[in-house]
Amino acid sequence: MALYLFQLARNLSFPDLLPELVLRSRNAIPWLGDLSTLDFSHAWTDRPFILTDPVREWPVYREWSTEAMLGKYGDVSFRAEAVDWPLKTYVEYMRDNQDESPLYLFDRSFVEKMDIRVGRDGHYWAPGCFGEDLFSVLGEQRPDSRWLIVGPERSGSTFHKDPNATSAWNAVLRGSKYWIMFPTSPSQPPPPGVFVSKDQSEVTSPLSIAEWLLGFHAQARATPGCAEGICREGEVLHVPSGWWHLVVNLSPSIAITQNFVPESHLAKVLDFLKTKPDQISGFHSDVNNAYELFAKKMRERYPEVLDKALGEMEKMHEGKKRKWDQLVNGDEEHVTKARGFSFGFGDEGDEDVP
Ligand SMILES: O=C(O)CCC(=O)C(=O)O
Ligand SMILES: [Fe+2]
Repeated sequence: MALYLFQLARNLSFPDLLPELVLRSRNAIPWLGDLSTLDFSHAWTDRPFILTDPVREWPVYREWSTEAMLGKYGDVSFRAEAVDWPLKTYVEYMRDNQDESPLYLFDRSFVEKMDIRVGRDGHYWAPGCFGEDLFSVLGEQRPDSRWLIVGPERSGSTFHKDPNATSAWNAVLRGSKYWIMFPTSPSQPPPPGVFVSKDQSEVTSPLSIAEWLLGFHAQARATPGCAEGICREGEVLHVPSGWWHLVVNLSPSIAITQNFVPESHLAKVLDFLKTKPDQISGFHSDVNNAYELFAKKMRERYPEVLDKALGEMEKMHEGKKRKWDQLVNGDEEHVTKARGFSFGFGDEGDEDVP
């Protein structure tokens, strides 16, 4: 079975078939040159998009290739799923493997290991449009936020949402990545082939990427809300908070990703930290109340921004309560069809009462 699927996956011929599919798709993720901070915060924080310009200015975009990295960092160990391997061992594997789901290098300490400077005058920097990342008020106590990602063709990430309700950008330095994404909405189940527990804490996506593409891709592409696109060398893709995404490398790739909290999603992130403490991830174990810590640091640095977000959170919960009362009082109009009742957060905060 696995071999058959693997052959089929190979026969899908990623570089040829998928771009064509995407070009013809009404789901295409918009391609923009660049965005201003204002445009991003006013119009784009909840939409995926690809920027073609900012990454091309980075020194790491000019300098990094597998060869160049091997020369400099061949003996440095990086995390690839459950193992730590010297880069030269991983690259050897990457060049040789025939695996259906290849081992993926995903390292959160690459900046320290490679002695990289992050920032405008450094080796790379966050594209300006994303504005200030509010988790930076946490300093050393912020959760994991950046990863180096390296993998061969067919490697990638199965469906997930990014941690702690953060948004992310993912910059491709070499190779290209196919993305398929879905917003979270009260009226929509998770993407086809993905199963989520009632409190959303468990996501089961039992299929490999190749199996999922073979079994569910066509259905997923016809599902309302589906967004898909190819992020090519030198481009960066925006993953809005709460969006499901599956990613597959169409050719051997090197990428950097960073998660962040834009001001317009502060309420969402605070609400996540407050109401889903069991689902928080990436904080050091000495942080035992991430919500209180983040609120305290925000109070010190940006009291007005915090107050605005706390007000939004209150409104979100009032909305929930009002709709709950309507439901309990038998207001039929507010009971949605087959999937039950929507709390009406108006975004991925929505939950369904079964
Ligand atoms: O490049 C990829 O495989 C996607 C990475 C991703 O989705 C993530 O870091 O959350
Ligand atoms: Fe992700």
